Amino acid sequence: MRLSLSICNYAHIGRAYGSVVADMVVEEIRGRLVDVLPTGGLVRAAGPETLFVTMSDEGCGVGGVVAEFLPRWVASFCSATLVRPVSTEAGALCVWLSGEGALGSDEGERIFPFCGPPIGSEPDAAALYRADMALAAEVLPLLLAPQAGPAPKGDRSLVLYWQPVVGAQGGVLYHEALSRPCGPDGAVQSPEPLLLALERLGFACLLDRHVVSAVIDELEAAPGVVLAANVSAQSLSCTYMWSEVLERLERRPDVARRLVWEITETALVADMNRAVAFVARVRALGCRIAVDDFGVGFTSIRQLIIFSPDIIKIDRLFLDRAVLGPRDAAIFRQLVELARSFGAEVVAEGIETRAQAEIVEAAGAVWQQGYLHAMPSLTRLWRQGWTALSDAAGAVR
Ligand code: G
Ligand code: MN
Repeated sequence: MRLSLSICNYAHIGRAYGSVVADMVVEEIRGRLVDVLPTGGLVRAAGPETLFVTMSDEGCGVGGVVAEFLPRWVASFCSATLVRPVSTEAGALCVWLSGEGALGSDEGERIFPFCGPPIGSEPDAAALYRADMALAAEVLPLLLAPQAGPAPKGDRSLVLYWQPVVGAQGGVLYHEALSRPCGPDGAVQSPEPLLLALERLGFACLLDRHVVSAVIDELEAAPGVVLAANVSAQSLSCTYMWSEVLERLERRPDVARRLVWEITETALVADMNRAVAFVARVRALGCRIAVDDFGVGFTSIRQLIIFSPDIIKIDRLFLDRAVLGPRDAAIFRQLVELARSFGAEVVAEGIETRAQAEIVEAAGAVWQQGYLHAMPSLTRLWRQGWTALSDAAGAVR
């Protein structure tokens, strides 16, 4: 059996921390591999960022069983490596490993491929990478142990908040899951710096997969409830990361039909063709697609044509402005009209005041989300009767 494992962010680490640190990382990963391989496994460097594993056929019992499980084993090793940062003199670093396995002469497909961007070429790119990595190294290990609520004081944690999307005449379209990091002081923080850092590092799909899995757990526990998870557009091209989630949804069409994927576009879609194919697969399973924060970031009208979402959420920027004067109110109305012309359910985000709710209703947007109706909170409001039918048109509260 031959297997090569490459450190996909080796060049990033080299640029941000220097080659001595990058090579320390390679040594640490080599050590971890030696620890888990059966005796007789050989690990040597095949290039600066690639480790090469060879094992005798007897050592790993080559045959049907290994051939089937090798990719899964490699993927779980890569995934575990990412959430167990490597300690270096420059701090803790998260390492993205990806594998290429070959049993006998068969060429295998790439396992756990990296789908993040290269490190930027701006003068401050190295410093930004180090800051992003420091944050990721604190948060990614939390994905190992799902938490129901904030951790005891002194520990960081990651919790899920929930906020409903409600109808003007009552009714709930769905409840949206919102990840919230909690600092060591127990204070709940804004998720934005973390999400942006993970996108720049190319690690967003790891958090997204974690949240989608947690939302599926909730859906399984609460029949009839419709829930949404936010997924970065960047994560849509990481097809590999989603295989287990998709298998789960395939086995439970009743759950798939109650899951909404909110696509957030703070990052450019890395590979549009793959993203479109992924959205089509998810939709074929019965899930609904929402385009989040429409009108800001990288969301474009072209994106609406390509994804043809079931739901369009208009960024709160436009409603914030709509109360300022007739020109901004007209822009908001036209955006709602545009979104409706795609045949989608339209959600207005960021309703904080009665005056805003009235503007939304006058514009004909059916669904609203915002502090006026419900603050994001740990409370699962569906347990208190705020539920929706899986068919949005028939939603009742
Ligand atoms: O990108 P997305 O639209 O999913 O982000 C939702 C974010 O907006 C959440 O972090 C949530 O806390 C916040 N939010 C929800 N409702 C309101 C609101 O009425 N006003 C403001 N300012 N923020 C809101
Ligand atoms: Mn959202």
